[in-house]
Amino acid sequence: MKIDQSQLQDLNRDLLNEHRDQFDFLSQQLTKIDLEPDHIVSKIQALQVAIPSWALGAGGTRFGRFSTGGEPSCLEEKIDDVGLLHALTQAAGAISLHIPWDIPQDPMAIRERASMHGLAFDAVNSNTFQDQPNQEHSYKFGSLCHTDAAVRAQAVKHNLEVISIGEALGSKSITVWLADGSSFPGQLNFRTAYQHTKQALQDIYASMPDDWKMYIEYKPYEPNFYSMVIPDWGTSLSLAQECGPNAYTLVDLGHHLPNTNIEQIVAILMMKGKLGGFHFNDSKYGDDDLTVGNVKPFQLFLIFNELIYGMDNNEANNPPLAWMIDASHNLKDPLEDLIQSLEAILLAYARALLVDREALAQAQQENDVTRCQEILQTAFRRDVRPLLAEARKRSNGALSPLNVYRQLKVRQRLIQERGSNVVATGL
Ligand SMILES: [Mn+2]
Repeated sequence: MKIDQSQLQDLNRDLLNEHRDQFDFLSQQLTKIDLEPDHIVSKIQALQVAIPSWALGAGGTRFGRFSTGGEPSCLEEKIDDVGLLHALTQAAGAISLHIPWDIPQDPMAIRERASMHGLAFDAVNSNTFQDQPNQEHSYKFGSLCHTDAAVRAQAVKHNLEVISIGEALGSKSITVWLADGSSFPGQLNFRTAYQHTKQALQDIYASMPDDWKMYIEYKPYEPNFYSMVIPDWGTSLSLAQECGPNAYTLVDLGHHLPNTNIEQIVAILMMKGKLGGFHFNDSKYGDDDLTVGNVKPFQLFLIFNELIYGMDNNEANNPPLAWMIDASHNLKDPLEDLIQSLEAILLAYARALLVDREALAQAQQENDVTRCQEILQTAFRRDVRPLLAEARKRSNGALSPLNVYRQLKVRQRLIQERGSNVVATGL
């Protein structure tokens, strides 16, 4: 199904007067503190977040999986779902594919379908954390780090195939996340595992097109519970540095131990020009894959505060960042969940744009701790939702995406089209 533009505009009309009042009021307040509402709205319009192909179905846990019905059962339908999201929010202009879950049979046709929805292809993701049918060697004991050279070669070859699929779709980057590690002390030689991984990543990097980027993701534990070969940003950064200038660290918000200061990691990586991108999600305990911003919205704001500072003070030429949601859980309608996640990302971004950076720098210089906190919290506590609605209105999206989604009965229509028992490929 496609969102009917005239229906969407009719639903917008019902909310227009109230929106105008709210936006005008906020605009006046922002103008008083020397901010330009139009400038902020255009920045919000420009931020596009990639949707991962595996977030469109209900996610699984090891205890079970419950379909929401109407889930996409093929790549074409996944693209259509991201198209729906983009039509409503105008903030989801890209899709990120996971290979081999989403191998396109006809890349040209897939490209056309995506461009009909106004979507580009973001990073492609390789998968050496599962064995595929008919695969010669198993990844049970690792992939790029494996003790057996034949397994490592197979994993390198898979990554090169992923790159060539990405090339056919117009993607320009590959994200490598490794489940490699050990679950018991003594199982793995840490140094050998690192060296094997480094060599394999260098082999992949050497075969990557010149205009491509490699993103190296890290994670402290899970699925291995004693050690991960790439557990943290330091290891990821050192591997990226050993690969070359087009290799970067990728930060996934859920891939940290509790209470890690992620905003500090972001600041240092950008200072070094080595932050490649972001996987947004939220968590209470670990890699919970929950809706962005629902548990720790202040942390998300502080991260965006550093990202904006990094983009404004970019001596190390950190490239534009790849933004992607990486979440998949099993309770909510996945499309409603993604609408909420996009809203949370844009809210954090918009609030961080309001921070008075000159005043903050001065307060920091003077060690006026109270004032530093006030400056950040003044920005964080402002209700910027009218700015987001205005950005969507100007881009022909929905003033209230979630309301339109429900009023148009999108999920019910998808269930009618696709059935109630389909399960999307993915986690
Ligand atoms: Mn991730």
